[in-house]
Amino acid sequence: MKLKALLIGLSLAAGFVSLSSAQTVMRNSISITEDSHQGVGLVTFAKEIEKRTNGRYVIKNFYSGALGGERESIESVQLGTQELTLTSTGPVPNFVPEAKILDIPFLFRDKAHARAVLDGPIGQEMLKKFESKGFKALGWAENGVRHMTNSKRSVVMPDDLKGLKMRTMENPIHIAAYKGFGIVPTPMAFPEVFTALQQGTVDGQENPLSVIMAAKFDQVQKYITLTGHVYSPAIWLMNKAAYDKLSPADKQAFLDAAKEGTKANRARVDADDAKGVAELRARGMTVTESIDKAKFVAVLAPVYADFEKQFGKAAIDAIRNYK
Ligand code: EAX
Repeated sequence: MKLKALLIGLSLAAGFVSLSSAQTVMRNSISITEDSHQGVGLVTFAKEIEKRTNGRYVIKNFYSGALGGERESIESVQLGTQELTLTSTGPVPNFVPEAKILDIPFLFRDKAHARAVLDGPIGQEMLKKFESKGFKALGWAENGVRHMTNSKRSVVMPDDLKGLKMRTMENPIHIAAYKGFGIVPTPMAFPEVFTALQQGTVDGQENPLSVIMAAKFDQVQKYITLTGHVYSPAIWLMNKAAYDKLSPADKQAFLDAAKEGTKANRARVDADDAKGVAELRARGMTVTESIDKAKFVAVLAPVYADFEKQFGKAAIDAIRNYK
C-alpha cells in the first residue's frame, strides 16, 4: 500500500510539473476504433498540433465512444467539458439545423464531388453556422459513402428493403428517407449498434465500408449491398471559447492540423473502399456489388419533394450541380 501511495504521489507530481511548464492538454474523441479512417485522422491531428505548437498543446485521444457516442461528444464540446471531437454529421442537425441538407441521399455523385463541395464555398460557408452554437468548426473530414448491411437477405431491388428493421443515426433526414424505402428505422447511438445487431434487436444498419470493417459488423451481419445511398461527411468540432482563447498563430495551427488530419483520413477512406469488398467477402459476407441506382432514387421521389420544400430546390441544385 505504501509503495502504491508513493507511486500515485510521484505521478501526480509529474503531472503537476508538466502542467506548470505551460502545457495545455485537450481531449478529442471519436465513436469508433483507433484503427479506422477516423482514428488515423485523430492521430495525425494530435501529432500536427504538438509539432506546430512545439508541444505547448497536447491532444489526448479517446476512441470507441469512451467519452460517449457522437451526440454526447458534440454536447460536451458545446458545453466545454471536452475541447474537441471528430464526428459524422449524423447527430449534427440537432445542434446546427443548416447542416441537414448535406445528409440528403444520392445528393453527391461520388466522394470527389462531396469533397469539392465541402472544401469549396458552400461547405466553408456552412462551417460558419456552427459559431453561434458554441462551436468552432475547424474543417470537414470524411466518414464515407454509406452502404446497407442486414442479417435477413440480399438487397438487390428497392422492394428488398421493405420491412427491414434498421439502425439509423439520430438524423432526421436519414430517418425520413429510409422510411421512404419502406425500412423501419431505429435511431441509436453508434456504441450500441454491435450488440443490437448481435441480439437481433435490429436486422441491419448502414455505414461506410471503413466503419463496417473497423466495427467488425461482418461478425453479426451476413449481407451487404453497395447501395451508396448517402454520403456521410465528418467534421472537426472545437469548443468555441477554447478556440477563441488561442493566439492567432495557434488558431492557424489548429486549422492546419485539421487539414492534415483530413488528408490522412480521406486517404484511408480511399484505401478502405478499394479493399473493402474483397475483405468483407473474405470475412464471410455475401456482397451485392451493383444495384440499379435509378430505381432506388425513383422510390424516394415523394421524400425528395419534401426535401425541396424544406431546403428549396435552388439550394439542393447548387450542391448537386457543383463542379
Ligand atoms: O462516425 O453512427 C454512425 O453510424 C457513424 O457512421 C459512425 O459512428 C462513425
